[in-house]
Amino acid sequence: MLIKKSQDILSSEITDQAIYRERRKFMTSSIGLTAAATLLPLQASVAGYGGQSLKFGENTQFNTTEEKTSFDKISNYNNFYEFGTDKYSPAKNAQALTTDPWSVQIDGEVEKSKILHLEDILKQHALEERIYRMRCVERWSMVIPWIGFPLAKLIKQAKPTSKAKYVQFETLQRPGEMAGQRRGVLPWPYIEGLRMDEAMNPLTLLAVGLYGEVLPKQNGAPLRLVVPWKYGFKSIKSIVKITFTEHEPVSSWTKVAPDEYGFYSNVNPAVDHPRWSQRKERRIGDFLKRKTLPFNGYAEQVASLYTGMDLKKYF
Ligand SMILES: Nc1nc2c(c(=O)[nH]1)N[C@H]1C(S)=C(S)[C@@H](COP(=O)(O)O)O[C@H]1N2
Ligand SMILES: [Mo]
Repeated sequence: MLIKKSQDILSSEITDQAIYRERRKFMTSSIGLTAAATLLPLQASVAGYGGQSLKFGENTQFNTTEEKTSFDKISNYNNFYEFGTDKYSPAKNAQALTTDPWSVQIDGEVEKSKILHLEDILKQHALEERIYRMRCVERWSMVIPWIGFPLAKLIKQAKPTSKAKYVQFETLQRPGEMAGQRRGVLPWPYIEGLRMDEAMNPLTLLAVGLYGEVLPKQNGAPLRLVVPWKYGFKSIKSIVKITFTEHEPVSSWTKVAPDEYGFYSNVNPAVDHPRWSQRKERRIGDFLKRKTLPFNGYAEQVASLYTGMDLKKYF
């Protein structure tokens, strides 16, 4: 994510280590070098990362069969501004976050406001694995095996009133543990939102893990949103509050740059970001770019949510 006016936020496109490593790999293989010494070490994707493992079921209905991004890359190349604005700081700084105990406040247009403890949420919802493509507005993408449950299940339990048209999400605000919140790079707490039908779509997940284990803190522990057809910034991390609203929520990114980050934020290769094209993306781990697909490849499941809407206007 880039902000126009801020000088301390650098483009990941220029000096990205992961790309550098892959380029080295590409170059050495394409010119036929076999000497191991010329290759930079590439960490392998292995199971069992030392995290707490989770019990989960299969639901292959929505899984992509594309190659998964390694755990190493998923957990070391992050956007989480509460822990720094570059891609490598969250893996380090997020370790300061206390994720237990954790609770989520449910309020706004609901029959009854309440506070849910994470243990209770986990007891009530069976977990499943969902292997999703994820794409950042900065034109990189990953394939991530999330563990979670459909947001729709929690919404049904929350019993929203007939006035509830949108769902607003809020991240924890705890500057003592979140080093990035001591700087005003974004309006804190981080806010995001979905329209009710987007929130109820079976693709929309609340994730508590990845690769079979509890979420690494840098990936939004202990509970984060996953909306695979939208740009990554919609998938808000470390959620502490879910508010049902009558009016469209204003996200933190929209507050900072309304012309760059609209409410819908659907992955749309036909709508350029004001400062760069969205036609292509780089899958982390690949050297060559690939074409970006409308709705990030999930058009079949979600295009109907936007029938009749001009997606250039409602970007
Ligand atoms: N609270 C919070 N959530 C956030 C962000 C953030 O800075 N703060 N960054 C977003 C952006 S821009 C992206 S691309 C994804 C990255 O998720 P990942 O690091 O798990 O891949 O998280 C999103 N959720
Ligand atoms: Mo992003």
